Amino acid sequence: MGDARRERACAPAGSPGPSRLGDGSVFEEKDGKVTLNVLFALSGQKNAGFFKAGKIFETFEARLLHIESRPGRKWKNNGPDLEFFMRCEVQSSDLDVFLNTLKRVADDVRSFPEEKVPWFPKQIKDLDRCNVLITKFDPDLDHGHPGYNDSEYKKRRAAIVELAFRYKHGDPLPTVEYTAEETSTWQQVYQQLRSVYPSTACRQFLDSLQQLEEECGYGKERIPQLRDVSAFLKEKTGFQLRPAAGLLSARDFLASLAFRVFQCTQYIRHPSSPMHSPEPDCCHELLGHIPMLANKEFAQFSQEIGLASLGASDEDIEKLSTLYWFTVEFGLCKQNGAVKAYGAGLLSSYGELVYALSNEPEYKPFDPEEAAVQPYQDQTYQPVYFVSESFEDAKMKRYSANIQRPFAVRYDPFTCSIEVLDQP
Ligand code: HBI
Ligand code: NLE
Ligand code: FE
Repeated sequence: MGDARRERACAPAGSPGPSRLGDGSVFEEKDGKVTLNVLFALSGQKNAGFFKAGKIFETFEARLLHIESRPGRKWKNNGPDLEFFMRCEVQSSDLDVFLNTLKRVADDVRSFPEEKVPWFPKQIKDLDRCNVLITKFDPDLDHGHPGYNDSEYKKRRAAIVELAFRYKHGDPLPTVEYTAEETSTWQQVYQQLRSVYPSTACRQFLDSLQQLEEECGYGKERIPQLRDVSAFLKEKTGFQLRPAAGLLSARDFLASLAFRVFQCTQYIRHPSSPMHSPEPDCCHELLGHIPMLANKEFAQFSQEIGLASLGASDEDIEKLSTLYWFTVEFGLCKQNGAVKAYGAGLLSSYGELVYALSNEPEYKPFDPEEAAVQPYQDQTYQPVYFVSESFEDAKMKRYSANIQRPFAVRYDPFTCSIEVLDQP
């Protein structure tokens, strides 16, 4: 529960369909039935309201497709209301009566048609709502996490994560006073990786890293602050950072790229495993991603993936994020006859960087169609990497352009907003 996306659902303006409600909203009809989303509130008194509402669904033979509940915003004598979100299918001829009957037992009844196009941010400040977290690597929940039994680590991490939860677009980026232990983890990570970058990283990465060292205080001594890094990036490619509380859903993560915003975690990996972490942390963001985002072509390419993801179907998001995985995260490319890394997940993990460039893993020539459906490994090193003929070839405008949507999008850099262009 707690998925704010439910609240965002709204009727697409002027969508066609024969079932029109009193309030003017229009529902698509199929075989005499309509699928609709209903939100309503019930006061908690003796739970009677819930069963009364249920009876109405029964009477109208509504086929339930989904149900969620959460504490509502209104406070009654005996506590908060409960709010319900239901998706159901009803006879289109019953629609008006069904909703009116529901209004007799429930408060704040709101209904809207099944969304055809998933919600997506249109303005940069809408990114405040792009914060759906994937908790599979959370140290509180994942038994395999190296910090699972370290309550100090978890407490510290929760405090840093709280900064991201509270952040709103336009706020100054939070700074973190890193502890001596955290700085020492960074130091190990930095030193180990720095020593192998010259022979393993692509040229574009090395160029940017040098600039970060000269102009942005990168080095082993201290963990760079997001605020400084964001200002640096903004000057180089217009990218800016915002704090993220952890691994985000692919949809929300990719959406921010459309605005040239990169969501960054601020906590650091557990000191017991400096050379590899299955989840993003500040080493991954600052060492893996930031140098690449300071490169003009790469920034452009990242924004293109982001734009392609807006309003895309779940299947297309899955493909785009898999493609992202094998390029932005784990991509290899040929430079002067040698294979080099440009993927952030490689450039932030000494263990995997060395392994990826050994002769252990399998290499495949990069092909976006193939990479988009290749199963991947997110717990440990990849068994397969895709190698592009050149850094430029890793770009995949061609693929992104194939994502089918009933509209096109354009980014307006002056207003930092997305224009939606309807296609005939
Ligand atoms: N979330 N915070 C964060 N950082 C990432 O690098 C990241 C993410 N969510 C998904 C993701 N990366 C990708 O691997 C794709 O699923 C898009
Ligand atoms: N394995 C990477 C690292 O250790 O830095 C992080 C990958 C995040 C997708
Ligand atoms: Fe990443």
